[in-house]
Amino acid sequence: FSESIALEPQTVSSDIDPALVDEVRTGLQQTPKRLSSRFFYDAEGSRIFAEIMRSPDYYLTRSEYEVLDTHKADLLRQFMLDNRPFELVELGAGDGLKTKILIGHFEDQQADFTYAPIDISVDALEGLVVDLRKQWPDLQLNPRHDDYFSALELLSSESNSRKVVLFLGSNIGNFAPDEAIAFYQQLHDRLQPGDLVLTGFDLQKHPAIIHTAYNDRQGLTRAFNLNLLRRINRDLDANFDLAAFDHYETYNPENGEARSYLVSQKAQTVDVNALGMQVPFQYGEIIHTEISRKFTRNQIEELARQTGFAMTGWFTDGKSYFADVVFEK
Ligand code: AVI
Repeated sequence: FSESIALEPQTVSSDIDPALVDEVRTGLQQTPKRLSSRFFYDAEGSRIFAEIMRSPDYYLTRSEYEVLDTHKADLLRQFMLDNRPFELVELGAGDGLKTKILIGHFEDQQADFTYAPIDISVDALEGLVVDLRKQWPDLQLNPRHDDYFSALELLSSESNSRKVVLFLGSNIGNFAPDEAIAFYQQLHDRLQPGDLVLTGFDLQKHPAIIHTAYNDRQGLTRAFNLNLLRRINRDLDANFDLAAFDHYETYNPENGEARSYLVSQKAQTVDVNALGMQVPFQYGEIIHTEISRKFTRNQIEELARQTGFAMTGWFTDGKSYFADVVFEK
């Protein structure tokens, strides 16, 4: 496949996300081309993702909801061991729908805890805060608009309460294997002994079920993937023709990776004007946009072991589609 040509570099307006600029500049010059799913979540992307989570083919959200609802009392017992107050720190809180199951139960039990939701989407965070304040006016809330990695800095603050980091929704599946290890290592460095991490892992299952979740009949995943090109058109003054790209998804049951691609439906050149870039595409050329990994119990235990944690809780739904897993430092 042909190389992209960088024309004279231009100064990029300062209200554009510099991380998106870097991603487009480097990702569209690689072979194969790639763009990270991190950039899916502008206002429209977050809206489509909310629809995906409610869609019949995307089983993940329903399964995790069932896990948390069934096991909320056991989870509270683990979080409250030795009766210390605890601090729930949620990375990527989104609309907080699943976390509300836990918060509702913790409030009913008059548990001594605070809740710090962290998200890169201001819209999602604001909606969540308004909602939580209405439902539980006494809940101690410390919301933060940030990405996961900067948010991890929050954890180093001194406090005598137990930290419970929530990383739900199979967000861990969107990391490459080495990124997942680095992520838990960073968490481990910042936590104190006895602190906990609760992660939602999507489990390996019949490949057809996974394949359908990312090729849903309503075309939501397709719209979600293509929206990345719309975002680049808007933010970087590009001219991707959305009708000339298609969504393609694979699931490989040998390594548990679902992968999303955008496929060029013809030979074409796209201008990214804000970067002075012209990006040539051949017919059938792909942009890799997302990995959604599915795990086995052995892999999860190994991940804990490799990063210095002990796996102290394993909770699944009735079909064993999804697991919420407690790691203790
Ligand atoms: C956010 N993340 C866990 C979702 C997933 O399943 O990987 C994003 C998504 N991509 C396509 N559909 C949903």
